[in-house]
Amino acid sequence: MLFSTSLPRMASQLVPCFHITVVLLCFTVGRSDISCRNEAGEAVDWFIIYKLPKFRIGEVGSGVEYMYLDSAAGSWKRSKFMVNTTQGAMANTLNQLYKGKVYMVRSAGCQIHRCAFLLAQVCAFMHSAGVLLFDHSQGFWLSHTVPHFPSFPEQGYQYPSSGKHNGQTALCVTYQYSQFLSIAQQLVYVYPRFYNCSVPTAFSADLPQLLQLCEGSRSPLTANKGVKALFSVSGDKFVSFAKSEHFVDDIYTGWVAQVLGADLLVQTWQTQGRELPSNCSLPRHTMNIKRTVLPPSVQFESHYDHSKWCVSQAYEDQVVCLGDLNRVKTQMLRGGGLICSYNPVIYKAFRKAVDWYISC
Ligand SMILES: *[C@@H]1O[C@H](CO)[C@@H](O)[C@H](O)[C@H]1NC(C)=O
Ligand SMILES: *[C@@H]1O[C@H](CO)[C@@H](O)[C@H](O)[C@H]1NC(C)=O
Ligand SMILES: *[C@H]1O[C@H](CO)[C@@H](O)[C@H](O)[C@H]1NC(C)=O
Repeated sequence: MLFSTSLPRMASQLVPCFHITVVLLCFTVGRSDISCRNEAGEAVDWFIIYKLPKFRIGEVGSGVEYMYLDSAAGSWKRSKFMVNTTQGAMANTLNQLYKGKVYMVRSAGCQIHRCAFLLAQVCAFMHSAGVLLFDHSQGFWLSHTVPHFPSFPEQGYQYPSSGKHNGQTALCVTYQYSQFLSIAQQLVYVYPRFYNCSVPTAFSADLPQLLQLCEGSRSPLTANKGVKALFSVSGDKFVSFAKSEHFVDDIYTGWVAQVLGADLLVQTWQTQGRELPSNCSLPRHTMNIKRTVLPPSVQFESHYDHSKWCVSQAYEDQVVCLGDLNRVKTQMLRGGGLICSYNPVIYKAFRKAVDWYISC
């Protein structure tokens, strides 16, 4: 149930479906290098993109400029590319999906006819999405907040106009094949609906959950949420929190802040009348960010920012999470998750981005 990208923001909120998870599993002969790719197209352990909103304080942008961060960059760098072109980290990464045939020729990645695709549409109140692309060696998990993205493999890289107006974030992490078992287990809680998929039998023994999700079902849950530590190819730890729709609570306050043992400053897309206020009832607090600032001094209000992330208030806790749930009442009823990192580069980038938040 995809809808016109020209719908106003309020209307789009009411449409009870959101978009796309794409999973592409690939056979490969020889060495694989399916990875997150940086602005120059080189393999990287992880990167983060912060797509700037069109309307900022004191300026109007194009809606396609973005900030880029990885461990080599060290801090936010304004990209010289636009997110809707086939240059830049996002397109470089997804082109491994779109240009599978090219990669086949180079024997570096997927053979398109031997790949399995899983594309999902998840019914919920907001858009959220992710892409998994991997073979028996390694691959990436790109989680992001862009509605109607990414496009079908046949269509090539396209950035939707529905993703231009608001701020958006994307986190890409490169994992070895073994980590995709944990990722599959986490996705069972989230329960994305794959609308275009086939899992080759070569993967079904290792990843039966993905096969089931691909077929539109899942085994009965033994818990309503789960935490798993994932390790990137370079050994950096990313902790995945995933909840099912049966855990009816605000993921930030009711769970993640308490488990991390950290007071969190939370940026999510909150809609008037449904937002959950800053909450200091439980031992660890969650406080809503209202204004963000990115270098050199790009400031924007939270209501123009569709991204979903949180950062520990205290530098000692040094944790930051990116996810797919907003602090609004309706999303307590939804499956979703967060990926958290203790990486100091990521922490500093996000902690410094907090311009104004509401204390309790
Ligand atoms: C990218 O988006 C901008 C702003 O909406 C637009 O002017 C430009 O034509 C777009 N470029 C492509 C390649 O779609
Ligand atoms: C704070 O959050 C917890 C967990 O979601 C909830 O039970 C509690 O009612 C909230 N407190 C307030 C004042 O909203
Ligand atoms: C879905 O994926 C299959 C390959 O698994 C492909 O052949 C088909 O064209 C895709 N469908 C759409 C609508 O893109």
